[in-house]
Amino acid sequence: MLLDKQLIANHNDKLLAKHKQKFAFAAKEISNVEDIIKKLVAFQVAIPSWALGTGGTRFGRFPGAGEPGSLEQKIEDVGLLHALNKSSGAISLHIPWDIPTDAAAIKKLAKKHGLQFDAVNSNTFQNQPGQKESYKFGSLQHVNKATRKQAIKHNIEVIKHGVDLGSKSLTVWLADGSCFPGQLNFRKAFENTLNSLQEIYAALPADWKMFVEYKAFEPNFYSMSVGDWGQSYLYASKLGEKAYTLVDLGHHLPNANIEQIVSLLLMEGKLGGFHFNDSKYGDDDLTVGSMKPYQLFLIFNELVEGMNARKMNHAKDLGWMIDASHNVKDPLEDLLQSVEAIMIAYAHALLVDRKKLNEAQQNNDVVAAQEILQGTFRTDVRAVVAEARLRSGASIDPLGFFREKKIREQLVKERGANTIATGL
Ligand code: LRH
Ligand code: MN
Repeated sequence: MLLDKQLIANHNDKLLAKHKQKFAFAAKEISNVEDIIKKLVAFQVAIPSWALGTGGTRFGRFPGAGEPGSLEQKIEDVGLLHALNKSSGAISLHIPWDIPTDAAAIKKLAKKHGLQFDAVNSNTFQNQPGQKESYKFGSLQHVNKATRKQAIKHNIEVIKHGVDLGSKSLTVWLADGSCFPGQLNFRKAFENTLNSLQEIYAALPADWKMFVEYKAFEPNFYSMSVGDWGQSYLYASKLGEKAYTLVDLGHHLPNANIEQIVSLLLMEGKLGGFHFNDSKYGDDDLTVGSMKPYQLFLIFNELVEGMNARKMNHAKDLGWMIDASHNVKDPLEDLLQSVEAIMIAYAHALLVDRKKLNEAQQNNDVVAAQEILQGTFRTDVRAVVAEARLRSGASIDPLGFFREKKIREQLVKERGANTIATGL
């Protein structure tokens, strides 16, 4: 479905007066509002190809209707999100869930929807039909050389798919680890994983990046071979300058200080990107900002501070991706909410008075420092984010438009009720 721009403009017309009033009120309080809007317009979040259908758990999955049944339909769905918020200008593919059989045609279709291809993701956490070596006891860490070779070969194939599509990065998340003490020699597992990653690294085109994604537990429940930011940093540092760490917000132990981890990885120049989501307990993959919006703001606060300190281009120098799974919500509504939460957190971080915050920190004025951050977080920037969308030719109220125009119902009419999307 290609959304007609006029439909969005007509819908905006009805909301314009109220929006302009809200924006004028917000803008009065924000001295750098134009700079913030410029940065919001440039900021694009990649949508995961594996999160356009209904997700599930081991206890069950309750598929929704009108889900994308092919890569082409997934690109159309991301195109729809991008038409509504002009902030979802890229799709991140997971191989083999979304193998582009005709890369040129897929690239052309993506271009028609104004989309680029962000990081491609390998998958050595599931056995594929007819696969010779099993990944039951891991892939790149495996004690068996043939299994490691098979996993390395897969990652190099994924890079090739990415090159065909114009992607510039490979994300490696490994389910590798152990479930019981004694099951694994940690040192040998690390060395096998590092040597395997080095072979994959050697196959990277010169202008590519490799993101090493860490995770504290699941599907292994005693050790993970890339279990935390320190291990990921160790791999990325030993691999070389094209290797970076990837921070999935749901991959930390309870109460981890993710904003401090982000600040230090950024300081080291080894922060590659994010998988945004939210969680209350484990890797719940919930809507971004739905559980811990203040933590999301604190993370973006460290990002803006650290990126400015390194004179980085906010929109281009890090990988901004969502990684979520929708068990009870409409996937497209959930993703619209997630992108909105990310844009609000970024706008808040751009709003922080860094001069005043630095003064408070230099004077150990703890109360003033907290008042600056919480005062910013309690400032309603939704009209500023909506104004950025309006100026980008998008919808003032994407979710309102999606519901009012019964987009899901239209997709069901087009695709039928029983199409199943590949993914988690
Ligand atoms: C692992 C993970 C990883 C993906 C998968 C879909 O939990 O976050 O990023 O490969 O989810
Ligand atoms: Mn992830």
